[in-house]
Amino acid sequence: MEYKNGFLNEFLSHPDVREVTASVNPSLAERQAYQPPRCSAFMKPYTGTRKDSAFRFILDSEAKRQLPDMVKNPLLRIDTVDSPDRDFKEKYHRRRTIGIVFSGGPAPGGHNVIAGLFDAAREANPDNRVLGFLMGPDGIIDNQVTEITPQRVDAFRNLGGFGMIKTGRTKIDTRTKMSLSRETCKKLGLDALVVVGGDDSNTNAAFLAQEMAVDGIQVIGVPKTIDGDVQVRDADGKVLCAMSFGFHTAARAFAQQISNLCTDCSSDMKYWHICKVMGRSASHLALEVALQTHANITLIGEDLAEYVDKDKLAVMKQTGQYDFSAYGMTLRHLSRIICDGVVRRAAVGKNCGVLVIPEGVLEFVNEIQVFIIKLNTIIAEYNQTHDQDFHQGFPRLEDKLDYLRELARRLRQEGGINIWNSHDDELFNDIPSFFQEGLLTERDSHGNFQFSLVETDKVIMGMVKDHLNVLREKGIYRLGIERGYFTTLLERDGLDPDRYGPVLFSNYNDDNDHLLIRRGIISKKTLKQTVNNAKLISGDSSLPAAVVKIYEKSVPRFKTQTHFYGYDGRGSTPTEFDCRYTYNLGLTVFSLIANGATGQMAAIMNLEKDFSDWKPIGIPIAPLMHLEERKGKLELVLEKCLVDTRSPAFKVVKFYREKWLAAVPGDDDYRLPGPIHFAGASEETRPITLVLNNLGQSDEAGG
Ligand code: FBP
Repeated sequence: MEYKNGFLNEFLSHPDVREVTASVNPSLAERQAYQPPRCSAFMKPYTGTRKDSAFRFILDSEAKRQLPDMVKNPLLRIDTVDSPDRDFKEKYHRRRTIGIVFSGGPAPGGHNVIAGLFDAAREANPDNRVLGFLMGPDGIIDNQVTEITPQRVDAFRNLGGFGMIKTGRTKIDTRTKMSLSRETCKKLGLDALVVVGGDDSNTNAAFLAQEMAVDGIQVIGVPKTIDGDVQVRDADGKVLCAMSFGFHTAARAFAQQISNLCTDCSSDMKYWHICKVMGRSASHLALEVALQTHANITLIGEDLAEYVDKDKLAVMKQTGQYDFSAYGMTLRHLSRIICDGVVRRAAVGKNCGVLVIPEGVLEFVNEIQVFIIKLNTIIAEYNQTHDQDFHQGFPRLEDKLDYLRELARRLRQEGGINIWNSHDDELFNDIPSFFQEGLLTERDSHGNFQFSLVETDKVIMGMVKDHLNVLREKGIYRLGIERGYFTTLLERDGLDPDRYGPVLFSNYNDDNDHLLIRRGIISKKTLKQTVNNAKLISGDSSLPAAVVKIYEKSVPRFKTQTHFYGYDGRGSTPTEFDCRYTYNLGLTVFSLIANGATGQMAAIMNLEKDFSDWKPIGIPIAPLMHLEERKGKLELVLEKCLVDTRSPAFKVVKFYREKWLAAVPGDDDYRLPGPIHFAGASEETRPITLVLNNLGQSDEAGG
């Protein structure tokens, strides 16, 4: 339809057209207007902090040396102050300027941290200012800042992403960057700086706190990352922070999409959907997705790392010869595990399914782990001894491979311990070039291997496809034929199913619903021989059409669709859990600042319990730090928390593995988590992982 200009203008100004084409829609408006509830500690105008020495930390000697003013920080409880004295009130109401920065990947809920901080700051003193550093830590280094206004805050309340001030991955890790950051904070007259980030960013927060302690500038961290790997316990294992914010939303967003695939797959029974989900190293997101969707197979990296090959162990015992390859999963074995599930489902007529692969799974696979560590060290060593970065020096894959080859040769000549020997070089040259490229990809600014850039699924599924071809050739990978279907087809052609059945199928006389073609029948030729040998047809006559059709149907094709769930979930609008969690984190941040704390991470204790039990706290960051290898050097960092294979949540997933694989006739056991409602009675109150871990722990304690 063509509109004359005049008509189009008139049409566009129609109120209904304007309403449906406006960027603010009713659902957005509802979100922006939503006021998350406050923890009971924040129900009155004043909050104070109190040391709680019931929690213990084991201090690292390096932390004592590098962070002398932060390392003795205690755990702080935040409570309402009912009758504050004048002095307290004065300090609380003092006019403040607070800077806030997002660091690392976006995580749903970040805007509510700003909203909570902003609301609390303005309630304490309407002249308080909150400044947002733009584009992450670069904004601090380069003094790029914006004033956070009430209008800006209102526009972003309860919304996802970090769009209000953006984010970046720069690490403040050199003397120059540290001095520039300090200068910016001093120039802006900051009383406090808030760093919203993951393990590395909170590590940074502790160093900034130490650096700026002499200037009286406080630094507070906030636990952010969809990966869920910022979780904190004290030295006795008591949970202080059960989960970083953003995890629940990302997991729910992934789960909704993946459960839609489960629905699709159980409808047309045609594809295996291969779903890679974000999470860098840790498999927390994959674990939660498994609990949310009951996908047929979910790999958990941490579980694979604990794999022990029992057959190899037995040989070791017999021969007395140590075989290190008995411990830990190999790529080959991992592909076999997937094939086993595929073959078993096919046998009951389900040549389809949903497989969830955590993006960092390869880090837990023996040979890949070794490559990653070796290449990390080689790249870090190169960068330390040359003026240019490894990736600038060797931009093309061939250049990088040449460098490695040359390195192997040089190190062999020099003798001694070789980080890269000819064997490594040969093995490395054996893997597909897209994977070589992935392994050699540039590390991020924190020295982390960038798993999201590696086609993990392609590597694994390539091996799975190859092995399934072998199994098909051997007659092991077969599609089970429904007994009723077989009977109908043969009878329609005037053939006796009971004469053909035992000849064609290995399990015809069992009680199975699904019939499996005999292993020896691997082609139409062998089919004809078998039928001939059983004297069902004479030598020169052709095979009955129904028999051919049954055979053809029994030969499965392995068809896959691959999906990556990462950036989409990271940008999702937050769940109600994340909305209230982050808003209260913002309130906690202000309380810590108003009470003079620094080097603390704002957190909410009891997230795993009912909202009425949530307790705001300050967790001292420096006492949690320890030495770890980063970019080839030992560095003081916060430890990433991986999936604990002894945790109740993992045990539940392991227990239900067989049920969710559903390699039995009948319906699959899929669970429909549904969309993120954000409010209402059916909205989930917290991640299932937290529910289970909490219930499991109290059960263990009780029992
Ligand atoms: P953070 O740890 O910074 O929160 O980021 C997590 C993450 O989303 C990972 O899950 C993923 O591997 C990575 O970021 C992707 O990084 P990038 O945004 O640089 O592609």
